[in-house]
Amino acid sequence: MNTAASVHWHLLGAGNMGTLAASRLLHAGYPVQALHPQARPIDRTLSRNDQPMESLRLAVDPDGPVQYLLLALKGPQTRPALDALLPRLANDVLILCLQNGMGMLDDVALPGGARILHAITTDGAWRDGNTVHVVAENSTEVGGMNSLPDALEPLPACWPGWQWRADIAPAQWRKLAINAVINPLTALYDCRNGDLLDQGPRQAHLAKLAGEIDAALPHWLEHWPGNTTQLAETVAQQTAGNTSSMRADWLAGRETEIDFINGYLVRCASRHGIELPAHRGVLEKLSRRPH
Ligand code: KPL
Repeated sequence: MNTAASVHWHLLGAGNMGTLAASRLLHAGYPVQALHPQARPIDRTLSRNDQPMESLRLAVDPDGPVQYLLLALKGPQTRPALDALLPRLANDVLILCLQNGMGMLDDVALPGGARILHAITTDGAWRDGNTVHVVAENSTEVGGMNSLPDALEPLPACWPGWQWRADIAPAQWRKLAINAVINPLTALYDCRNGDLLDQGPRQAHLAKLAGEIDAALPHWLEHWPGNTTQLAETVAQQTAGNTSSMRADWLAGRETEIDFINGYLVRCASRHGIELPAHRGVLEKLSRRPH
């Protein structure tokens, strides 16, 4: 049996979610190092209710082998970063993916014995320089293997709202459905999440995207509840004041994650002979760089 101290984690992506997850790994007793293009250690402060609660310093490991990888990069950055890391990955590397979207690993030539776990979270955090403000610690569904690997046994006790799901696909698709509706619309209409509930054209657009999802998903996912409008409206309400991650990327002129959200959905549907014109529409508009 592994003890936490002998299980070395590497973090790829020290953004909001990556930093919060790294802090939970450290609390569980694991050593954590960062993988970063620069050699300087990564310093972060975690703040809750505007109170600095915890300081993290992650040393950067420039060349050691990688056996346990916490992957918290944005979709577009994933493939180039992993391609560069391939020579360092152990054959049976365990990758815990904490990302928005789906399909980021599809074109990466991972080692033959690689094991992949997905973490789907409703936690919320935003970053201001090196300070990560944790605004919600809700729940995280983790899974994608038959059982929790022994090496991860100490983790659930240190991860608020941890829920194990051997079959993680329903949680991944639920999250993708919500993001495929809220994120592109908030970028297109340049509004906060709650402003989509306008009883007018934005909400109608929301219902159109949601309806296409509900018509398509049952073709490849059993037991899809077909309630995407309700799911998206509830999350838009609960996060009314938020700027979605896609709107933030779009406004900042960064590449958005749309290809791994609506793009992934459109590609899955077309493999089943289904066209999703409303999703194709937002994909075309937002695939162009804003500036
Ligand atoms: O996940 C989100 C995102 O912005 O990426 C939502 C749930 C839409 C919250 O803003």
